[in-house]
Amino acid sequence: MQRTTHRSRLLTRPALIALAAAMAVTATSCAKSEDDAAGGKKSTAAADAGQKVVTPKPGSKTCTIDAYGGKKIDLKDATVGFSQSEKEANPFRIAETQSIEDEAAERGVKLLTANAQSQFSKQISDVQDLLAKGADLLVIAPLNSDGWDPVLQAAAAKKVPIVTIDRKINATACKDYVSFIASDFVEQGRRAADHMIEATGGKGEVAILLGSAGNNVTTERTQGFKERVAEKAPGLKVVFEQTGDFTREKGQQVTEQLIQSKPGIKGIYAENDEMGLGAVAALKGAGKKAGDIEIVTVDGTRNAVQGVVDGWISGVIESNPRFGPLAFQTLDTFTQGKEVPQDIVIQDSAYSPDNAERDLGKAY
Ligand code: GZL
Repeated sequence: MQRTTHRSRLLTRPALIALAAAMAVTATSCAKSEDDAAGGKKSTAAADAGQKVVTPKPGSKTCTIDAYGGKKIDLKDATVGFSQSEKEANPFRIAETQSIEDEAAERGVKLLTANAQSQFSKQISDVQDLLAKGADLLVIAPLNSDGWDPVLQAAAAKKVPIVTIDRKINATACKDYVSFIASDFVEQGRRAADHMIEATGGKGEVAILLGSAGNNVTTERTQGFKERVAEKAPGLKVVFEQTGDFTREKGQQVTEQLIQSKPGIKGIYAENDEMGLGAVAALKGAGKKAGDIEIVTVDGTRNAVQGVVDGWISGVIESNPRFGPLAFQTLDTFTQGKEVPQDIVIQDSAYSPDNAERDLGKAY
């Protein structure tokens, strides 16, 4: 897909801080007006609305509408199309969609939504359908990292800017899409390893329930975990890796096989909570007790954090799904003709036996 030459520049640290502050000011003033509107007290929804300060990834370049191509519009007069990837059986997806819908409502922006039910071909046709219905801007939560060319070409032909959230698409920032907003998945893997090392004493055999194939999240969560184990606990050996496709059913099935084939397994790193909860079901079904095998998971869903409270799960690293405020703040700044970072980081928290009971209400 050809576009006129585009300018984007590496943000120096001072510039990054200034840009983040500028977007934070906008966001905070938005939050402030929200406080005022709610009589000085944040509404529950607003308090749960998630991170409002746009944090550029260190080294991120910027993008402007002049560089990208497209027309300045007032977000209030625009129609935003949101493409969700996976069926909303997974609380991560439910919370992610809810965050987008809440922020659109908060800002009075017209929103069209579509859910691909975990089928990539449907996600491609969903986005083309959103364009046909007149979306002026797109927010996409991609299922896969590759195969997006038809959508990129269709959006470019209509000069419809795209912001991607959560998983990365293999395309060019500030050319094929404006900005990519996501957690630091490698860091999530490192933090999961820290919890696993703590829980196992850094010795023994562990297994990885891999996420689905074809996306950067699985790759990066695995990379981070293995790096940190090698660096800090060479006595911890990864002896089993198999995908559970990010689903509870598959996580249970794989864990049932695992405990048959590796009866001495000491820890299970599940790359998302749904698979982790499937693993808990498998251990319960095999007559194991809470704590027999250390389970560390990623997402921060209510059921998984309850599992920490109950002793079945040793630690949960949050993967924050509340992209709404950041996605709309980025669209708002961009459509006003101002600079936005090409790479934006959403902050994640974590749950351990020390804080799970106290912070259970923050889980989604
Ligand atoms: C990560 C996201 C993953 C979640 C899973 O941000 O892409 O996809 O961790 C979901 O729960 O399936």
